[in-house]
Amino acid sequence: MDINNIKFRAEELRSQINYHNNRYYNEDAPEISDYEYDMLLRELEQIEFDHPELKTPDSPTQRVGGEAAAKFSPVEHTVPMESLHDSFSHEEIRDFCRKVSEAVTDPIFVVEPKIDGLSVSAEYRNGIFVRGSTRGDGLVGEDITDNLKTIRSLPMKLNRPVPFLEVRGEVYMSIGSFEKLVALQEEREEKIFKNPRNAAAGSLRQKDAKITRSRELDIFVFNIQQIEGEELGSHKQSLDYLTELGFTTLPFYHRCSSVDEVIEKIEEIGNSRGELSFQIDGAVIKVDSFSQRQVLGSTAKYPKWAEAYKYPPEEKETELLDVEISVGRTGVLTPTAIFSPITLAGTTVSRASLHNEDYIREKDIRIGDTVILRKAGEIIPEVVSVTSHKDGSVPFTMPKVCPSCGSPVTCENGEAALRCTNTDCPAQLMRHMIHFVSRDAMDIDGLGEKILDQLSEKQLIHSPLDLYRLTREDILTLENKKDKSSDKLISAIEKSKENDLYRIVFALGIRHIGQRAAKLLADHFRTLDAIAAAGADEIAQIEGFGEIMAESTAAYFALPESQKLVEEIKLLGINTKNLSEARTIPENSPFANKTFVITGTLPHYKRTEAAAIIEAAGGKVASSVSKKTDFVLAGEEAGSKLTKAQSLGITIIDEAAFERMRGETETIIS
Ligand code: 0OX
Repeated sequence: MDINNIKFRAEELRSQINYHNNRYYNEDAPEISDYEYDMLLRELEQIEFDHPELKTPDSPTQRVGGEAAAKFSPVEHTVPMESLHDSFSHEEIRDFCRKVSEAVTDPIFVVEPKIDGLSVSAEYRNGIFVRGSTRGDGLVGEDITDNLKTIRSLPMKLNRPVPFLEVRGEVYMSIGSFEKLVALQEEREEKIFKNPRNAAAGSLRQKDAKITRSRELDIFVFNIQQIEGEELGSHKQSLDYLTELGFTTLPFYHRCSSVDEVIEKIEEIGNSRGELSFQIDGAVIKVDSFSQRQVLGSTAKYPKWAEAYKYPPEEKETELLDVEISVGRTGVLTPTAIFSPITLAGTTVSRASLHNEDYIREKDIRIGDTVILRKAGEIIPEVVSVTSHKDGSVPFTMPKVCPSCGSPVTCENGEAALRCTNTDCPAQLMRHMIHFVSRDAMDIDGLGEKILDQLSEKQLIHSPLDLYRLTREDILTLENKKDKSSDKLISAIEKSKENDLYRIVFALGIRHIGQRAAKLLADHFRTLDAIAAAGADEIAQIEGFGEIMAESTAAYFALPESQKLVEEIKLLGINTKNLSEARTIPENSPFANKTFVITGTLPHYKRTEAAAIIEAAGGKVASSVSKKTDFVLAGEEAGSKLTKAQSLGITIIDEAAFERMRGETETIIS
């Protein structure tokens, strides 16, 4: 690769890593596995190592971990909460052990599980718990004292009144508790946590500690950060001491005197993953003796006396019992594999998407096969390969007719997907309904799949617009619906009529039109009538619109049934006008084309309100601070984003300055 391509790749990796950092640390909603994330980070580290001139001060390789969010008060860690350097091969572990053995004599190594949770600090004065904090970026974390108080396995009073003690541990959710929580979230049709780690993070970082209490969180304590009144010489001694004080320490660890033994124990822990009641994402290898740790010291980022070993994604064999075919909103038939349930990366798995017929053919997946299953990203299960076919099995073929309505299925020009040809197909209708009421579309609170199913079974709805014809008496016929809940649902449906235009455009489910495209259409044409009347060429003029999207929109509105639908929408009183005023933002608006990051609590605005003002005035709002940030709007208790902005020399403004900029914009516009 030439240097320009390498530079490009490094930039691409930085932007991907920053995006995934935000999904992981700030939104508790990762899209890729920790393993995949580690691989991205590692590739970037390698590029920066080979080409130090490409290193940038704001590179994600230069930070230790998650940024402290602004929701909680910051806590400065007197003793930094260091992170671990990751290894992915036995060679790297051998290298680590060799370096240690060169620096100190006859080291004893401890190999322990690496719990997949959240690292926290807990401080005690005279044996009483006084403060708890997250690790944050290792130097500044968040104050989560009240949340930690709800964890039963964390003692509030120690068995001895130690003058001062700060311990470090990992808060986690057991696999059993996670499965219970997911079942509850499914029943309540709430957002479902993807894995135990996210469930633990989402439960712990709650402003309302009552929510934390309602979740079953646990903690394993594994380190003494600071202590007064006791001298301890080794990891083993400190774990014994912590147990005596009343802490739950890691359930097992192994002391090893050779590197072969270290590798053997790493593998042993890896093989036991399926039997543990909690999720682990690796093993940690530490030097036992504290005096040897002191000799070894730390680099700028990691202790040299400890190393993490990350296991590759767990794979398991299971039997493929059946292939179920579901019909999506746009009529696409999706095959799903049904297995004998197995526990994989911490959760029970019994289904995995097989995507399409090509995927099945390439892997020659047949019913009755023994297959190897893996969680892509420790999140989404996938079939890796077939180990063996059952005697007498035959290749799987997709049905020729829709399993829901029996209409023929077709395969459109070159697509791998098969589609049902019947636009009134009940399965398509149900998926369409679910999309219509979803948060990003009409956002009708309290209307989930279960209620829609019942409404459809009782023949009360045949199309999304039928929702607006429901009466409270109709709702009262449903399971568990009483007066109050029926009124609530009716008023949620009614309220959705006032939604901004883009929501109904997105809710229509036009192919290739996502929420962003719907917003562009609404902003450009201002009314549903204008969108429906526009030709493909005119639509394609909108910046950000491709030809396929433009053609799909025009083709949709050209259908007589779509035109009827638009009329019906208007008759039902659903808003069909863009509610945000059409304004052309003059180039000299102080917000125009500027990127803002909002952090901390603003005295008079919610962060979402401030973001809407910035966007309406032509600016952009980003979630993390980088060199590209023009302004950081900082409120009270702003955390590490503010520190980072200061270090990068970015202009920091407070609410008063923001209001002055807003005033200036109003003057220019009016
Ligand atoms: C874990 C875990 C995390 C102590 C100093 C550097 C890292 N997730 O289970 N961290 C550590 O050690 C710290 N040990 C662990 N077992």
